[in-house]
Order: sequence, then structure tokens, then C-alpha cells
Amino acid sequence: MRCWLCVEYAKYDWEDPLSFESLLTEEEIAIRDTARAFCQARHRTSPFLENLLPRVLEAQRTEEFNHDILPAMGAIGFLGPSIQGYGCAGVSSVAYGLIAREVERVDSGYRSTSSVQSSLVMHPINEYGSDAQKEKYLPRLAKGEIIGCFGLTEPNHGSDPAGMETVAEEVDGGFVLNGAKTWITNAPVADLFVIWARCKWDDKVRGFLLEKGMKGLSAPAIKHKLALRCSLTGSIFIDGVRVGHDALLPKAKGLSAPFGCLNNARFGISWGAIGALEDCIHRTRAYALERHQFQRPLASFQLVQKKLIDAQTEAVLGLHASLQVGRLKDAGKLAPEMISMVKRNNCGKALEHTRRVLDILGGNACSDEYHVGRHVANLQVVNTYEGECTCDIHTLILGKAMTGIQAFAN
Ligand code: TGC
Ligand code: FAD
Repeated sequence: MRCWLCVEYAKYDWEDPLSFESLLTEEEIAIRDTARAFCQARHRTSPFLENLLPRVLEAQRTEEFNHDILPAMGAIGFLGPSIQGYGCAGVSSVAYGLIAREVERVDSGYRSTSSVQSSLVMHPINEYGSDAQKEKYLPRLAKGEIIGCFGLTEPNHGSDPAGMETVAEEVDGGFVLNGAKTWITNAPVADLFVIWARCKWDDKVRGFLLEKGMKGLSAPAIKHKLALRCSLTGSIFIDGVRVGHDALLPKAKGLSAPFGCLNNARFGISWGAIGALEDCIHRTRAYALERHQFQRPLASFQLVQKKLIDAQTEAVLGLHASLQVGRLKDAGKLAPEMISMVKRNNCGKALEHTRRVLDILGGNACSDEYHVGRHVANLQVVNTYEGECTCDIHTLILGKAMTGIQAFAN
């Protein structure tokens, strides 16, 4: 028997305090490493293409969309990565989360662009589409040859999509759609539009696949955003757009269909938000070690250490929680409320703690070259979209699950 005094301790690794690495498979580690290399620097498969980090400041300043990013992500299997077949990688949900974490470590806008393509466009086609729709769109979406967007939010209905005013009417040979969507990621550059509309014949919400260039369809950009400037956002105007029967997603009936897509996207965001927080922690720690005031490094002050440790504790706990949800998802034991919990927690904590560590930069917090302020601005939106809205909507979803009382409306 071993004496308790002789217990051998592992060495504490501040960068991985609870040994997250030991909980990943070899394949997941390899995917994570590829994602990190891709996001942080030049990628080996395309030596002439500088990927995300080297271009983020320029994209932030100009609001210009880099058209080569999705094809570059497609080339390494990062689009629709957990879908089986159609040229997709077919990896675990955890691997999908690890990719989102690396992309958002650079910028939430890049994660938005790619997660809309994967979770909100490829997922509904794969889940609710016909074989013909899957064959037609998934391989090209997986390669990043075409870009998709997901239109649920409307000018008068954001938190309550059940009130949507966009309608579809059955006519000879297909359907006619009328309505408007707003704040739609990728819309101005989208080739394919997943549009959710209330069907006049039975009052149910269904999904339709619209293509760029259709008469009556337009998607102007919303310019001068304060955040997510590396991704494009737009409105969608649907003015008597006529489509064939083959544009209807045949297996999507009712709001559970778009909410099913949101489950996937919210899951990815729960990982991504932690990636952004981790980047801020690493940057402000390095700054605090280097910068001196009162003849001492900032990192030697207790108040500064507390900010860093509070932030890191939440990042680590949030990451492990998302991993557990990912494992349950892969094991077929997922409840949507689990995703609400990690989306709500991780986005809220990331916003709160990036704001706090931003203080460590002092006046330099004001400079985009220190990156942290950009993450803070982005996280306000990441906290808002996908039903978060300063955590209100997911609080109500979890409140309903806990009390049995629905508090969204009367
Ligand atoms: P409710 O009556 O609760 O539900 C209607 C039907 O949907 C089912 N359902 C779900 N199914 C799967 N997963 C979920 N998470 C589900 N939540 C609900 C439910 O069982 C029911 O099915 P059925 O068969 O009985 O009809 O509906 P409600 O209208 O009362 O919903 C309330 C609430 C607040 C939860 C919902 O409206 C909500 O989630 N609101 C938030 C809206 C939102 O998240 N919008 C996001 C837009 S997309 C976006 O922001 C993309 S940003 C991407 C990026 O750039 O990264
Ligand atoms: P509102 O619904 O008007 O909410 C305003 C405030 O009221 C919030 O704080 C909210 O929490 C609170 N509130 C509302 N109802 C309740 C309630 N019952 N109880 C308590 N508080 C409540 N949408 C898409 O469909 N596709 C996209 O690709 C997409 N991308 C986006 C990209 C960006 C950059 C942004 C900013 C938004 C995007 N959205 C997208 C829209 C996003 O999902 C909505 O903004 C979000 O759902 C909130 O809706 P809203 O803006 O209409 O706010």
C-alpha cells in the first residue's frame, strides 16, 4: 500500500490544467493541429495562400470578404465535416467543435462564415433534403465552390421566429415565396439560400432552397458593422420568387426543422467562443509579463493575476463542458437543452472575461493590433445570435426544462 504522504503529483500545465488533451482521440488531435496550422499561418496545401490570422486585421479594417477562404477550408475537409459522404470528412462532433475553436481563436466572423455553411446550409440539406438535392448541392458546398446562407430571422421576428411573415403559396408547377429576412450571414455572396417560410396551405413552417439570380430575389449587404466585420451580413428580399417543387426540403415540416439546424450551429459556437477567449488570455498574459509599471511586470500584480485566472478557469470549464456535450451528441444521447446550457454559458463567460482581460492592455486596448478589443466586439454578437440575446433565450429554454413553465410569451 502506498503512503498518502508519498503520493506523486502530475506537473501542473497552466495551458491545459485539467488535461483536456488526454480526452481526445489521436484523430481529433491531428484535426485540431491541422486546424490550428491552417488558421494561424500559411497552410501546407496552399503555399501561396495566407490563411486566417495573417489577414484578419486587413479584413477587419476593410470589411472585405475573402472569397478564397471557404475553398481553402473545403480543400482540407473543414466544411460540413461531420457529414458522411458527398465529399465530406465524416468526423466526430467533437472534431467539428475543435475546428470551430481554432477558427474563432482568430475571429468569430470567420467561424460564422464557415459554421453557417456547415451547420445551417449543409446540415439541413443532408437532414431534410431529397437525394437529388443532396447530390446537387452537398459536394459543391463541401468544396466551398458555392456559398450558402440560412434565412430565419426577419425584420419583425428575431427571438420569436414562430411569428414569421415570409410565406409560401403553392401554385401550378411549384411555389411562390414572399417576405424579407434580415441580419443573414453570407447572404450578399450566397449562391444558395435556405429560406424558412410559413406555408399558406397548412400554416406550417418549411424550408426552401433558392438560388442566386432568381427573379425577385436580392440580398444587399449590411455595411459598417461594429463587429463580425470579417464576415458578410445582409438582408434578403423575396418578392414573388417562383420555384419548382424540387426547391422544397421534403423532410422539414414545422419549426423543429430550423431549430434542429440551430442545435448544430449553437454547439459549434459553444466551442468557438472559448477559442476567442483563449486567444485573449494568451495575448494578455504575454503582455502582462512584458509590460512594466512601478518597476514590476504587470503580471506581478495580484489584481492582474486574478483577471487572468478568472478568465482561464471559465475557459477551461467551458471547454470541458462542450467536450462532454460533444461526446453525448456522438453517442446519440443529446438533449437540445444541453446545447442551450453550453452555448449560454460559454458565450456569456467569453464576453464577460474578454472584457475584463482587455483592461490589462491599458491604452493599447484601443489598438486593433492587440486583437483583444476585436474579440470583445465580436463576442457581443456571438452572445446575441442563435437565440442567446444576452443569454435571455437560452435562460428561458433551460428555465422551461427545469420548472415546466414556458416563460417566452403568454
Ligand atoms: P416551441 O413551441 O418551443 O417549439 C416549436 C417546435 O420546435 C421544437 N423545438 C426543437 N426541436 C429541435 N431542437 C430544438 N432546440 C428545439 N426547440 C424547439 C419543439 O419541440 C416544437 O416541435 P413540435 O413538433 O411540437 O412543433 O417554439 P417556440 O416558438 O415557443 O420557441 C421558443 C424559442 C424561444 C425557444 C425559439 O423561438 C428560439 O430558439 N428562438 C431563438 C431564435 C434563434 O435562435 N434564431 C437564430 C437565427 S439563425 C442565426 O442567428 C445564425 S447566426 C450564425 C452565425 O453567423 O454564426
Ligand atoms: P429581438 O428578438 O428583438 O430581441 C431584443 C432583446 O429582447 C434581446 O435582448 C432579447 O433577449 C430580448 N427578448 C426577446 N424576447 C424575449 C423574451 N421572451 N423574454 C426576455 N427577453 C426577450 N439570423 C439568421 O436567421 N441567420 C443568420 O445567418 C444570422 N446571422 C446573424 C449575423 C449577425 C452579425 C447578427 C447581428 C445577427 C444574425 N442573425 C441571423 C440574427 C440573430 O439570430 C438575431 O439578431 C437574434 O435571434 C435576435 O433577434 P433580434 O435581433 O430580432 O432581437
